[in-house]
Amino acid sequence: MRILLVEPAIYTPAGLDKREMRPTQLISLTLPYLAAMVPPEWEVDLVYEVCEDLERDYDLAAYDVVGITTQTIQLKRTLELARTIRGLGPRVVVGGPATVEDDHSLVPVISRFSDSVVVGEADVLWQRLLADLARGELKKIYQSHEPVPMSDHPLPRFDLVDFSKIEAPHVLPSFTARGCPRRCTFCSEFLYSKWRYRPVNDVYEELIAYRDRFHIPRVVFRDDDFLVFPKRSNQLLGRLAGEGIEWGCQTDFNLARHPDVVQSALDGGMRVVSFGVESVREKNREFTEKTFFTIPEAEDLLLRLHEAGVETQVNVIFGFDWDDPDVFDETYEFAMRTKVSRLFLSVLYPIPGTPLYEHLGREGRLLEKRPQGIDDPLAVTFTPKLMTADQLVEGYLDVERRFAEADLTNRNYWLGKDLVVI
Ligand code: B12
Ligand code: SF4
Repeated sequence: MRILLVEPAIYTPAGLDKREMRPTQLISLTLPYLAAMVPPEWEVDLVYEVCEDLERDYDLAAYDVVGITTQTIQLKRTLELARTIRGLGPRVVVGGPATVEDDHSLVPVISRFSDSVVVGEADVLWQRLLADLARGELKKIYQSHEPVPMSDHPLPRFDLVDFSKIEAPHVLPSFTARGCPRRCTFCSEFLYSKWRYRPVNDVYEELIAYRDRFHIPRVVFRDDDFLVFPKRSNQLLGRLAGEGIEWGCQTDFNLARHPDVVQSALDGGMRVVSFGVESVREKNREFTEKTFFTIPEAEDLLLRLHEAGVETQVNVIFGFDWDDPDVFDETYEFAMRTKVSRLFLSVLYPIPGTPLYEHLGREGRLLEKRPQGIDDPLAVTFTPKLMTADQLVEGYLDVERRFAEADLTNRNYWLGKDLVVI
């Protein structure tokens, strides 16, 4: 049997995007991880459409099955590819976060264009599906309501990645936990998986294999909140000290209250960290239930990490109910004071199923749902409280421009200013 696993490109309002949405030095975990569970007698190829021409360079008709991973933002391209590829003969199986979004509302759509849809986490189902396929008994939908086991995961098949098509320096993704124990009111993460950890030793062995077998001692942890549990963080980071592995992660400012974890992280190879500050205004953070740190604590931690040479990133969302037009200046000043290396901004987007969405719905302030498959990061889909939608977008663009033009010469960048790894 021959199988092709595909991560599609993204349609933007300007057309099919290649090599723009994310730096090509980075590859995502999904395909190498799924490939590792394919029976050894099968032939497997992987394609990242952001850096390869799938339709030109691959003989698609030669595969028995093509598996496509899809986030909602990739759905338009996924459906287009599924239709084309099925017309050429192979069976098409689709999985990924889009199958979960909005109470599985997209599954019937995906199902019309594919032979089989795997809903949600696939680790166990994927192996079952491949066995069914080999017997000629492929089912239309595979869905499990049980969280998959977190131990003894296979080593992702990075040996199948053609790194010559991906610019160096290379960074490999790993994850040590799925889901998130927090319940920030704007975030949909709870829809995707329950919070649970992989055994520390499994993670350690994986990272050593990245270093020794793939010769890449640089890792980005894809956990939603990597350092959220201090005791476990110390256990894992203690194992990494002295191993020569450098890494980045995203986590939360709870870290400010655990200086021992900060020290373990620095000793264990932390080079870049991304924090969700979400808002510099305490009232907004009360609404989001992110009250486990104060802005002065966040500032102290950011400066401590800056001094230690770590690249720091903060993520801010504009449009919460306590944001008025002054919030833009306050945010810019926060970023300058704390010497952050990168400032990632977004306009609040209410995701169906979240407490934020329900809050805005109750107040009659929801304007529209996100158009399927197209993500306009500047679309204001709700009525802001203390400013107009235009002020919100203009303020966002103004902070973005000012930060881009600011003198950032004393900032830290792990792999250079052009490589964003988180
Ligand atoms: C790392 C990450 C990124 C990275 C890299 C992208 C990547 N795909 O790795 C970066 C920073 C670039 C990124 C960007 C974005 N991301 Co992102 N990201 C993640 C994150 C934290 C981890 C993804 C990961 O590696 N998971 C581990 C792998 C193994 O899991 P998985 O891909 O889900 O695959 C499992 C199942 O879904 C299934 N499966 C997946 N594909 C397939 C295919 C087949 C055939 C089968 C059978 C099964 C299957 O099997 C796997 C094993 O169980 C997730 C949150 C999360 N915890 O999952 C968000 C998440 C995927 N991102 C999300 C979003 C919204 C985005 C952005 C659109 C944000 C933005 N507005 O810019 C962009 C899109 C950019 C793009 N696609 O190029 C959403 C997607 C929601 C949705 N419904 O689509 C998530 C779920 C976060 C969230 N809770 O909102 N992201
Ligand atoms: S915003 Fe981050 S910390 Fe909050 S629930 Fe989502 S993933 Fe977890």
